Amino acid sequence: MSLLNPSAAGLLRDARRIVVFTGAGISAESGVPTFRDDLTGLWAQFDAQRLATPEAFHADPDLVWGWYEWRRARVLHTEPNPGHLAAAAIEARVPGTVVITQNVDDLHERAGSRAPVHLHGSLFAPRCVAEAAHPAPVPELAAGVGEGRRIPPPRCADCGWLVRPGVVWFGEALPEAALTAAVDAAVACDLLLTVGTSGVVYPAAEIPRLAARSGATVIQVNPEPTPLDRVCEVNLRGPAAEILPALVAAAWKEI
Ligand code: BJW
Repeated sequence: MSLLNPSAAGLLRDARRIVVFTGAGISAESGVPTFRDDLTGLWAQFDAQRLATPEAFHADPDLVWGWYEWRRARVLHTEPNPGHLAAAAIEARVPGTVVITQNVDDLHERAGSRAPVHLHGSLFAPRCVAEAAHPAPVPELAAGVGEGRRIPPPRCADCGWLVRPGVVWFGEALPEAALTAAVDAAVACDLLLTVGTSGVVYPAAEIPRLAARSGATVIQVNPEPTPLDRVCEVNLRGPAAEILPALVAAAWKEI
């Protein structure tokens, strides 16, 4: 491996409390588009940042539900990549590791991470739009879901309101337990790896900054510069599916 900074492997090897903080970039090489990529195909006329809002759902529930069902179908047809596997390998090596993800896919779980903290919810946890305490069953995927179709959301079995995706939209509060767990882990860690996030969506983007302010070393894995560059001791430029496994291998001399 040609790590840009060989000290990164030593920092990883010596850390006792690690946070692996991930964004859409870690799933990119599994074939899940990043959030700020342009949408493709029939969805290309829409802007993800406009669809991921309560206002969009209220204005056109079939459109927004159909978009999330299309994304769920895509995720179901993907597999974890070596980046997800490397995150799980760090967790297996270092018991004090917490994986915190902004992603709504389940690729960390499928890679073997025990209990990733999902700051922005999940594609697999639909719930009532009126009553957050009413979870809804994950529906069968409708035929043709991959074709950019509008799909009417199901109705809540408890109160009859519409079911919505169990994700966190702009302007909504993050799940309290997840945010608390993330903040606690960031304050307590000695190393935070920030992987594949643009670092522009708050309060999640505060997590690496909080870790740095609390004395942790922050290492970033991203092919592009981000606003987090400034808080990172080491910036490893490249795709997560290459850099993370190489970093793990170098830390524990498996190559
Ligand atoms: C690779 C790669 C490879 C590519 N390998 N890397 C403070 C300042 C300014 C604004 C705010 C603020 N505080 C709050 C706000 C408002 C707002 C916000 O942050 N807006 C900004 C955009 C300006 N935040 C909110 O509204 C939040 N709520 C809130 O604050 O509520 C307050 C409240 C309190 C109490 C009561 C009520 C309200 C909620 C934010 C929710 C975000 N939700 C989304 C959608 C989730 C559902 C869905 O998926 O549809 O979460 S938005 C979207 O962005 C998604 C992502 O998780 C999130 C972060 O994106 P991410 O993961 O970083 O992806 P990208 O695409 O941006 O970047 C990918 C990166 O990967 C790039 O850097 C690439 O280079 C890299 N990459 N290939 C490694 N192979």
